[in-house]
Amino acid sequence: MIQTNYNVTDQQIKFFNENGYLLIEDIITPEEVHIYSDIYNSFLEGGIDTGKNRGDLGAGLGKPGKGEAITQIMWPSDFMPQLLEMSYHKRILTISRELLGEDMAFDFDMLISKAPETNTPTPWHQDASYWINMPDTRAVSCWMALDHATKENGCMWYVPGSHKLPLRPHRFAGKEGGALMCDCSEEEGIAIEIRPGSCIFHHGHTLHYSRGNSTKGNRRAFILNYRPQQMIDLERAQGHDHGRSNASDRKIRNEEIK
Ligand SMILES: O=C(O)CCC(=O)C(=O)O
Repeated sequence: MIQTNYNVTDQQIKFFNENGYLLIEDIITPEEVHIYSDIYNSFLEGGIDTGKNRGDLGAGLGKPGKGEAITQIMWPSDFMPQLLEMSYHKRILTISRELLGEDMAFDFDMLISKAPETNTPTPWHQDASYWINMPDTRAVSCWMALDHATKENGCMWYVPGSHKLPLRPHRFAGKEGGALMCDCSEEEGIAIEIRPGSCIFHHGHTLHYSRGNSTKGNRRAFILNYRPQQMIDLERAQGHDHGRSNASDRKIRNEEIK
């Protein structure tokens, strides 16, 4: 029986509300880390073919070289529906509801991997800049590490409290249609290094970023996103499905983009 009930404390909820992020250690067990790690590698190595849902978030950013600068695979659970029934998705749905309300529902999932020595930062951004405008702005992402995430290989950085401020203007960081960025720097943020199987929640408006991977190891992250079911329905009605039906077409943007 999968344990889905994860008791988030009032103090953790308060911390998330105030800071726009929350670290939860060991959200999956070491045994589960091995299982997810093997699944992740099947995606990365092409054993599970993800077609157009696989792209390079770092295109046009780092030094041009062989291979992807930042591998991004949208909707892994479409290619492996069992993932939806496994512990990570189950537990994070429960916690999302504890953090932001009982109407929170699964919106999409993705894998973001930085291969050894790819040295490509994920630019500073707020996730909401990728989305349509929604009357209800509650949204939470969960970023789970499958490798020890350190500053050197690209752990996440957050700007505490930034989810309470207006969206900053965003622009394309590299090529048109690729990653978005806004003005921000490490001086404003804090880095959170975590071990495999631990995760960090962040609000859809929280400023975040990661350095490039300058190490000889991988930096793999499995990311889940939740928002109110009504807002998911609104997104879908406007054709916004986070790359599910047309992975290469990422043209719908929040209007605050310059
Ligand atoms: O993994 C990364 O480097 C970036 C992740 C990210 O931007 C996100 O989860 O919203």
